[in-house]
Amino acid sequence: MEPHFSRRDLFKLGAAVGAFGGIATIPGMASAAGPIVKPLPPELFTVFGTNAEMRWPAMRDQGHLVPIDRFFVRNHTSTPIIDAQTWTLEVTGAGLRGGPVTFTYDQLRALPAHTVVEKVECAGNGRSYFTSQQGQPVSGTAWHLGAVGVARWRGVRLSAVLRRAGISPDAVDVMPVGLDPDYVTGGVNLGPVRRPIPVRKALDDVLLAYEMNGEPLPPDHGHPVRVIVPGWIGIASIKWVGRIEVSDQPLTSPWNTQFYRLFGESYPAEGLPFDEQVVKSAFELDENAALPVGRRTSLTGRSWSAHGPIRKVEVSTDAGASWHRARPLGGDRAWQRWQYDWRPAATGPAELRARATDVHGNTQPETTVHNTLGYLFDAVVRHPVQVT
Ligand SMILES: Nc1nc2c(c(=O)[nH]1)N[C@H]1C(S)=C(S)[C@@H](COP(=O)(O)O)O[C@H]1N2
Ligand SMILES: [Mo]
Repeated sequence: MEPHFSRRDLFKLGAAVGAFGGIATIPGMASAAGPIVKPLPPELFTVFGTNAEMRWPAMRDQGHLVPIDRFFVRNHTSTPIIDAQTWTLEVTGAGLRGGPVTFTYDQLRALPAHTVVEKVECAGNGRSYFTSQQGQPVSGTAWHLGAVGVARWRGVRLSAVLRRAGISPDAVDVMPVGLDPDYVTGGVNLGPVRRPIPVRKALDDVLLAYEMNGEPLPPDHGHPVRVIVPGWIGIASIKWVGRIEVSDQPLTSPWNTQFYRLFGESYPAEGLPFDEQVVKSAFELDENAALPVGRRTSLTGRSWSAHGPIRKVEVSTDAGASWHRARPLGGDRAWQRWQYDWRPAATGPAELRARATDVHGNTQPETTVHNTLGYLFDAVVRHPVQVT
């Protein structure tokens, strides 16, 4: 389902044909140099085709936010380079009282600004553990736990834009549409990346962001403007938004009919749709990291839930036999940082686990019910280390 070539192969391909997979020719847009524009040094990222996962050890000395230089990138095709000054946002559809309304970048920036600290997390984050921990086949990018990031986003509320565009009381769904190249898979052109949001959510806490961590939104994260949908799977947060369809009928796209549904033996044949993320935890440590025997090691990590702040984090250093409370290091509803000091007594392989519970009692199970596309892996992850 996703391309299985390396970034190097893509560069070769780019050099050979001079452009990447049908970059759209819209005004003010030039070809990107590769599927991802920013540098992807191996100490910060693991690259999977057009996607790059953050390596968790890269967060060990960082504060609450993930810096842009290590924030994961999930591209269905490639990062377009869009000029903010010629870019426009068109709001259109039968869910408006009048005709289409167009906003320029400067008009958006003149509206009241709103800032939030929110995470973006791919629905498939942790997918590889379905196979490595549960022995189950899944398709899609084999993410570990690094397809998540927290940033400070500044922009305008989608509700303010929709009201200015004259949203009608009959509006049902709102669908942001990306300006990146059409997504072609299995020989079928599925069109631009897009996914509907019900009006109730769209008018609640959705943001049209033009800044990330105090900087203009970088190309890979949606320059000049992206959607941020708090608590929802990453695909809802459409990057490089150029059009928003407001409909008086329910809308669908391949991203809520074909993908981002739970399929498999435990689910209905038509698949179970879902929008929200789950609870997860990660150590800020390499898998198979070497830890010194008899010396105190400070194990650090982060836990997060789509539904609210984390209430407690427990750590096991003996493969789940005993659990100990981790010390909270601060956090908010985006995620919680924590620490646990461990003095390994014996050399050899050991297995760390972390398990979080949010304020509503949502916690991480031993196993996640299998779904064929490998979404929403929330089980406790087994983190191997070597005590030397
Ligand atoms: N236009 C567009 N928006 C998109 C995507 C995309 O490929 N094209 N990928 C989505 C997915 S699947 C995720 S997980 C997030 C990733 O956001 P990031 O690359 O800024 O981390 O963007 C979403 N928005
Ligand atoms: Mo995603």
